[in-house]
Amino acid sequence: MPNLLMQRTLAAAAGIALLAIAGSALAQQPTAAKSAEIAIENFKFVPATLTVAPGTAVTWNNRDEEPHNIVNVDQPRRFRSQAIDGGEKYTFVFDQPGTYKYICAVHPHMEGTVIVK
Ligand SMILES: [Cu+2]
Repeated sequence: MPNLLMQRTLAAAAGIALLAIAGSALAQQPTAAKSAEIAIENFKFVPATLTVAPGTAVTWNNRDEEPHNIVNVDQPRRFRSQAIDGGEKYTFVFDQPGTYKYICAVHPHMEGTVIVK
């Protein structure tokens, strides 16, 4: 019985220690990395327009079975992915404020916009 109690005590202490570590990490990094996701579903980007803060890592998650890609249509071009197979992802970090329009070059009717501000 004392062993079980000891294990529980240790587990609780470990949990508190982890919380303390996580708390101090947050305190030291007020601008922790931000992330957002855009799904590719039924030949559409969802949401079609996404607004994020500068520094956000945006990940496109292809839920279709078809390959798609992500091609920024602005000049100069800021990002262009390889073909993303079904079930795969592509991530781009948006550091600069602006409005970024993109398409899937395989299916150019697929359009999306990322607004960074
Ligand atoms: Cu496509």
